[in-house]
Amino acid sequence: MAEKGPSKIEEIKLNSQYLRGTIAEELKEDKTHFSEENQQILKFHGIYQQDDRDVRQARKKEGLEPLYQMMIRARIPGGVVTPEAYLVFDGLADQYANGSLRVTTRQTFQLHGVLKGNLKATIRRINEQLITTLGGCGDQVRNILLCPAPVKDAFRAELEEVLRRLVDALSAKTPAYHEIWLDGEKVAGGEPPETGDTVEPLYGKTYLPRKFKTAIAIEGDNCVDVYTNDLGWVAHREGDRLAGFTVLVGGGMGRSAPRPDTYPRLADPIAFVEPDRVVEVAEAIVAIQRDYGDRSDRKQARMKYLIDKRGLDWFKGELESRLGRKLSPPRPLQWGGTDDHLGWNAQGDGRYWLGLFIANGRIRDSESMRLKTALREIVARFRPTIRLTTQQNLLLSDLDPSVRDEVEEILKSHGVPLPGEIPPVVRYSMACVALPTCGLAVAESERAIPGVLAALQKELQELGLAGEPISVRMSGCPNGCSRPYVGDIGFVGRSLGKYDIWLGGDYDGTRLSRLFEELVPLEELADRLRPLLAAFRAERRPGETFGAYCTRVGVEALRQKRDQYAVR
Ligand code: SRM
Ligand code: SF4
Repeated sequence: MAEKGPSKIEEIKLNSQYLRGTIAEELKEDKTHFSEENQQILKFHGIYQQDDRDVRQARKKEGLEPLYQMMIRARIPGGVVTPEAYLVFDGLADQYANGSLRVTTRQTFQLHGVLKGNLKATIRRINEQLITTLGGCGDQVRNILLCPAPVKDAFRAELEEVLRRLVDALSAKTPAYHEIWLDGEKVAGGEPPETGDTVEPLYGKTYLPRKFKTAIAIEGDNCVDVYTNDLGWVAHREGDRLAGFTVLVGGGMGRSAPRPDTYPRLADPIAFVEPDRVVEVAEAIVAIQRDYGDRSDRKQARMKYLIDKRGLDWFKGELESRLGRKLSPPRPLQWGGTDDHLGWNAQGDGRYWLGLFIANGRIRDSESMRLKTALREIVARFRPTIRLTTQQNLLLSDLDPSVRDEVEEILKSHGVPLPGEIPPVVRYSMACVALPTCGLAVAESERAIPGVLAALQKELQELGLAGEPISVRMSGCPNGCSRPYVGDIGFVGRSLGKYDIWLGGDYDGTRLSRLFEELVPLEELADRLRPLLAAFRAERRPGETFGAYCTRVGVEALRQKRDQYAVR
């Protein structure tokens, strides 16, 4: 069979002159939206063109075009945001976006609802805070995750230095971003170089075949879900120093329901690497995916498929040949006790951080809870550095112990609960954005999960299991942006109002779930789980979590238990 040629997006990238496209020209046009080609290129700049899906049909009936709007995703390595930058994002949310700020599952902020005419002003203001949106999305290395706990010690300082070096080495270098959004001037670099690629030495003109995700975890605490990344680093500590990293390759969650050749996969350990070798190893791994990743079929283009097609041994051999040396074997990894870093915690320098639960990462004011205002007041008054977590939560760090009561009082007076007041099933939950902004959503997620959690909480209470740390993750389609295939319970949208139930992962993120039931109506999700929770209560081993129980028993047996424990 003849080989398929490169996909259309490869062509768009190639012709874009290092991500320029004709974005600058289209920004000047009096239209509400961008051309298809520029929409693809804009993703590399951290911008998605969307439309408000709540009003799509009604507008169509009235003969109106969709209500076009942009989502902007910043790139915030390790999720660290200065108080000044936080206040800028807070203001931008009101001035140009839909009045809310969204903490994502990858430690950054998204703004939704920005009109085309306000894009430039918004991006400029973000950049003034030394935060870029380049690399927020697109076929390149995305925001690099790091455990956000602001512990002040030598080990963390070393980790943060490694993060900085990785970000420098793996970020796109094109001057197009600066040129389009900041200067307005064409900077040298659009012309094809004579030899090699002097503009994008790592990426070249066509960047990577697909998105590429990287995370740094600390051994013992997998709060970043390191196994779900294309490239993961697990830091090993020796005394108070960083000994090095176990490198993991080939993780990813994304599936496409009609394509059985797409699946979630956990990354495999491949080597142990010393801290001063991290950058060369990272660059070599990214280059392997750049050179061998599938550029004809985007549904097969993630590095996980390359590794499965060619084998881990091939991948390791290729890596060693690029590095010109043998790699040390990976160290055995130990997990247990994943920390969400919420509540009051000592930093080790006399100061404290307060980790706050943010339901689905959405920072906004509602009638019952004025979360956005409360955070703004705390940040303006006490100037904490903000750290975003990969569970869509937020840590207020560098707080003097003397302000503890005042901070709590502000939260209380705005109706914001402290983590201890939140039921575990809510605290450990996540939902992706889905409707009305996500163009790929086939079902609700962020807007639907509160009802599902309330129903589940009721069942758990009745069964005496309300204290169990069960992680529920909901996604509005099989792409799995809330990483539903590694939680205890995953609800994955299949069509409007219907979800697949996945079971068997855990809060440590070290196991994949299995598909338990398909196309369950939203309002029946909690009900369907009730017999399984009853079985868990009756049959669990000491200390066993719900996900571990489901994995031990197996999906087939769980289906039988559904009937066995069905009677209330
Ligand atoms: Fe995601 C696409 C939102 C984390 C897998 N994701 C999208 C888009 C941009 C839809 C689109 O392409 O048009 C969504 C925008 C919705 C909106 O309106 O904001 C979107 N993804 C998100 C966020 C905001 C979910 C959230 O609620 O926090 C997360 C942003 C992370 C960030 O800051 O970069 C987000 N997405 C993830 C994760 C989780 C992770 O990386 O830890 C995954 C699973 C891991 C993985 O990549 O395999 C994920 N998103 C996808 C996929 C499937 C990729 C695949 O390999 O098949 C898509 C679709 C695609 O790329 O074609 C997607
Ligand atoms: Fe959109 Fe699907 Fe991702 Fe949810 S999981 S944000 S519906 S792409």
